Order: sequence, then structure tokens, then C-alpha cells
Amino acid sequence: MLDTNDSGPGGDAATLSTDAAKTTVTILRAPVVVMPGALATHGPTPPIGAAYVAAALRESGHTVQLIDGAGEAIDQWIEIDSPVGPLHQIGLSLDEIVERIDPAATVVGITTMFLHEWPTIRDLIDLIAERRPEVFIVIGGENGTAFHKIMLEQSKHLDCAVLGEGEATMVELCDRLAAGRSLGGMTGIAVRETAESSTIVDTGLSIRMTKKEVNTEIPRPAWDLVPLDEYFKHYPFFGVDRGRSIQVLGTRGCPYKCSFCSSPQMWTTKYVVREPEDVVDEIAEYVDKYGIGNVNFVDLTAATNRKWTLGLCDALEKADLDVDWQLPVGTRIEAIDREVLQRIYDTRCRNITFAPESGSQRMLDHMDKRVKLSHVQEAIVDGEDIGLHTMINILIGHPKETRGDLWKSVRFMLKCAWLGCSDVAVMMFCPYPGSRDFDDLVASGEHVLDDAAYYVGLSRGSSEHRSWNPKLGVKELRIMQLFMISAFYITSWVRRPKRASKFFKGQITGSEDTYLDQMVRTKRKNLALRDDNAERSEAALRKGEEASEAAARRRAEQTAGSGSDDADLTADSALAPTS
Ligand code: B12
Ligand code: SF4
Repeated sequence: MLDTNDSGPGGDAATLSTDAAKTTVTILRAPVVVMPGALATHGPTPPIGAAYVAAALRESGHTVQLIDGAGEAIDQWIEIDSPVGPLHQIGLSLDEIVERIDPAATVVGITTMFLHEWPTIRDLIDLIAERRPEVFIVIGGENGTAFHKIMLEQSKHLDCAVLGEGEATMVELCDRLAAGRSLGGMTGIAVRETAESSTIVDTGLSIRMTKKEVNTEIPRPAWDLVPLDEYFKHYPFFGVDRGRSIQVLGTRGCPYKCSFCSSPQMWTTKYVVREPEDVVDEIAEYVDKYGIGNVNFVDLTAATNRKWTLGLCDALEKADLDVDWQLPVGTRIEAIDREVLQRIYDTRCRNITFAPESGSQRMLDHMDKRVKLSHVQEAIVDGEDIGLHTMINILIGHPKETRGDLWKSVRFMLKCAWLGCSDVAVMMFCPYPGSRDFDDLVASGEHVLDDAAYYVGLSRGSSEHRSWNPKLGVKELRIMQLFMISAFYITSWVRRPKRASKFFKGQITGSEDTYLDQMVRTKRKNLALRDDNAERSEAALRKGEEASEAAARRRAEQTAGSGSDDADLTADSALAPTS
């Protein structure tokens, strides 16, 4: 049982132990799910969170296998049914994943970033429990942290959730499991209280690592366990295609607390930076090992600290690598000025995304989005003048947004286009678990979590999307989204006609400079790949159907026999781990 007298090393989660008993651990990433009708074009990218956790486990002495359910069959598209219509699952079927789990594994850790992955992961957990009832199943990641209570309630076979930053907590968890010790006193997990109980004990977020620990104790992602060549062969799916690419994380966390974002509940507001020299050393390693020519930073908000950004540029200049880099995740603006923009351009940053989210100050206040709109526009003018491609993210349909606010965003966005901004992403609001907006909407009964609601993050721009705004319906928001995107690029092309010809030329030659180039080309590639795949691998699609049927059968059987041995088995294994 969860013995609270055993304080163990609990509470000291930020230490990677190497002297405990060891076991074999499989880290799993489920196949990626995409919605054919949605505007977004994202597909699989290498699973950096899973690779970090795998590296930490390996360094502490555990034997580690990483199954990348997407990357290991990146050109296999399986059509699956969902409450929001057919979806495409890219990667291995669930059966194929379970077949690959190392027979020696006693722990399986599943990474999950997105809410829409949950139905697939729920099926995957059932299948693992059916075939490998002895393994201890753990979930971790941004959505695993935010949504763990419901996950543990819905999935009797899920034994534990690791909450927040994963490396040290997962090592401690596996050490305890390997030694047959109780999980009592451990920080950063959620488990069932006893074998019989449905009460979930949540010991709070993992303790965030200090700057020293981030810089000296955690190993780099275990990319050697990920089929990177498969990703290189296909397209990067994130950031503009500038050749062989890899993700890098320069900083951890974000000091802000925007109401729509789940980051504060996952990372707190502690912002930790890596030493710029170490980041550049990592990039140099990837140039040598994998021949990469481009880095996509996946930091929550990379350029938040001016001194750090300039330090990164100094280190890049010194290393003189033949590598471009991009900041495709929306970054803060307060630490950006002309000097910073010039330095990042000089060291080969080519694309930078700002995230003002709205053109209305009232909305910025509501969302707690601390940004100065005039500053964004100054950065666009300076950045484009220097040679960077700038992009802005705009969010529409927030529950507090009025039509007036929406039109202020349109005006702001068009001014940005006129000033030279290269790209825009207009996204429809969606409540994510872990965010303040999600909690408010669930509490007020305006957001009901049924099986269709899991896909709202994926459906943006499609007919399946919903609106949580009392005044702006989903139809109006979809029309506005398309109108805003079109109006942005028309304004940009009218003001700078050369951009239009460059765009069409790029679609023919395959060269990409902007997010628009990337989005259109990726959509075209996805369609071609899908058609190609439909012809080539009828078998894969059939396998998908069989897998869905098998999952449905399993669910029906479970419902019929619920309340039986399952709960005991899970709880027993959670509280009296294998030795
Ligand atoms: C980069 C990024 C992307 C990239 C790449 C993602 C990828 N690698 O697969 C791309 C562009 C592809 C992407 C796409 C989307 N994204 Co995105 N993305 C991010 C971003 C900014 C950073 C993620 C990242 O790489 N972090 C760095 C790594 C190291 O952190 P990590 O994965 O969390 O890992 C740590 C812990 O979580 C934990 N951990 C992780 N795995 C495991 C496993 C175990 C066993 C354990 C114990 C611990 C553990 O330990 C790790 C190290 O400490 C996040 C923001 C965020 N807050 O995370 C949004 C975020 C994840 N994205 C989000 C969304 C909504 C999307 C899209 C749905 C958008 C859209 N509508 O198209 C798509 C979905 C694509 C798809 N079809 O699956 C949301 C998810 C919200 C939700 N709950 O669903 C986030 C949280 C942003 C936000 N708040 O809006 N995204
Ligand atoms: S939206 Fe960006 S700035 Fe706001 S809390 Fe999330 S990561 Fe930080």
C-alpha cells in the first residue's frame, strides 16, 4: 500500500539516483492522430519529452526501450472512427506497439502532450494490461499532468501519473518499483490510495529542477532510441522546412500565466535557462552525428531573457556552425529589440513567431496576456527590415471576446501585414485541461467533457469545432478565421507583390521561407501521401479497422465484466510494486 511512513527519497525528486536496484522500462509514444478536415497540418515530430525521460532512466542505470508509435511507421496512415468522424492515425497500430514491448519490461511509461490522444492511449493501456498484466503503467507529459485524475478514474489499468517535469520523478519511481519499495512519501505522482479504493492520492507537482541540475545533471535526449532517419526522410512537420531538422530545448517553463494556457500548472512559473554554450554544444553534436542543417526551438517562450538570447547568439557565432534556426513557438516580445533581432539574424535565425493573441487591450487583460501591441509591431518592422520572417499568433473566440474585440484583432493583424509581417496563425479558442479557462468553463457547466470533447484541440478550423463564446457562434468564428487568414495574405501581397510570386515559385521548386509556404506544401504532401498510402497499403488500413474493432470488442467486454478483478490487479501492482 501507499505507506506514508516510508519517506524514502521522496521530496527530493530532483536527484537522479544511480545506486538503487534497476529494472527494464519501456517508454511509449502513441501514434499521432490528425483530423483530415482541420486547418492545422501538424503531424509527427520526434518525441523530445519521451527522449529526455528515457535518457534520464538510462543514465541512472535502468535498461530502457523507447517505442515511438508514430516514428516507427511514419508513412502508415490508419483510418480510425471517432465521435467526430474518421480520423487518421499515423504510425504503428496499437497491436504492433504492444507486440514490440520488451518481454523484460516491468514498467511502461506513456508520454502524452495532447488531450486528443487520450481515447487512443486509453485503448492502448487496455491492450497492454490484457497482454502484459504484470507491467506497471505510468503516464506523464503536459496532458498527463493536467488530466491525470480523469485518466486514473477512466482507466483502471493505469497505475500512476507522473506530474510535471518528468526526469527525476520517473527515475525515483522506477528505482522504488525495482526495489519493491512503496511509493509512500514520493512527490510528483498520483496513484490510487489502496487496492479497493477509488480515492486518488495526488502528491503534487514534481519539484522543478534547479538551473544547476538542468545544466549539469540531466542527460541530453536519447535520440539514439528514436528513429530519427524516418523523420529526416519525411518532412519536419514543424517550423519551415530548412533541411534536416531537430528540436532543441534551450529553456524550461515560462514566467507568465495566460488564462488559456496549461503551462503554469505543468511547469509552474519557474523559468530555467540552460547555459547557451551547452545548448550550442548540443547543436554541434547533432550536426556531427545527424548532419542537421536546422534547429527548431520548442521552448514555451524562448526569448524571454534578453541576456540569455544574446548569450546564445554569442555562443552560436563562436561555434560557427552551418545551421539555421527558428523560433516557431510563439515567443514573448518584451526582451526583443532591434539589437536582439539583428543578432539572431546574424547567427542564422530565419523565422520568429510572436504571440500577441489579440488586438484588443481589453482581451489581453482578460487573458492576462501581458504584451504591448505597439512593441509587437515595432519588432515586425525591425525584424523584416533585417531579413527575418516574422509571424503572429491570434486567438479568436475566447469566451470573453466581443465582436468589437474580434474586429480590433482584425485591424491589428492587417496593420501587421501592411507593416511587413510574413505570416499569421489564426486559431480558434479551445479549453485545454490545466488552464484557468478550462477550469472556469467546466465549473460553470459550459464545457462538458464527453468523448467528442477530447478532439476539440485538433478540430480547429473544421466543422467539428465548437464555440464557448456566448455571442460568437462556431459558424461565425470559422468564417472569421478564413476571412482573417485570407485578408492577411492579400494585404501582404498587395503591399509587397513580389511575395506572391515567391510563394507560387516556392510551391513549384519546393523551397520554403514562410509558414504559408510550409502549410500549403504540407497539406499537399499529406494529401498525396494519403492517396499514395490508400493504394499502397490497403492492408494497413484494414489492420486499422481490425484494431478499431478489437478495441471496441475489448471495451464491450470490459463494460460487461466491470467491477471484477481489474481494479484489484491495478491497485495491487500500484501499491506493492514488483521487485
Ligand atoms: C512544440 C509543440 C508542438 C509541436 C511538436 C509537438 C511534439 N513534439 O509532438 C507541434 C507543432 C507538432 C505541435 C502540434 C500541436 N500542438 Co503543440 N505544443 C508544443 C509545445 C510548445 C512544446 C512541447 C515540447 O516539446 N516541450 C518540451 C518537452 C521536453 O516537454 P514535455 O514533452 O512536456 O516533456 C516533459 C514532461 O512533460 C515529462 N514527460 C513527458 N513525457 C513523459 C513520459 C513519462 C512516462 C513521464 C514520466 C514524464 C514525461 O517529462 C518531460 C521532461 O521534463 C507545447 C507547449 C507545452 N506547454 O508543452 C504545445 C502544446 C503541447 N501543443 C498543444 C496543441 C493544442 C497542439 C495542436 C493540437 C495544435 C493544433 N490544433 O494543431 C497540435 C497537435 C498535433 C498532433 N496532431 O498531435 C497544446 C496541448 C494542449 C492539450 N492538452 O491538448 C500545448 C500544451 C500548447 C498549449 N497550451 O496550447 N505542438
Ligand atoms: S501562453 Fe505563452 S506566455 Fe502565456 S503562459 Fe503559456 S507559455 Fe507562457
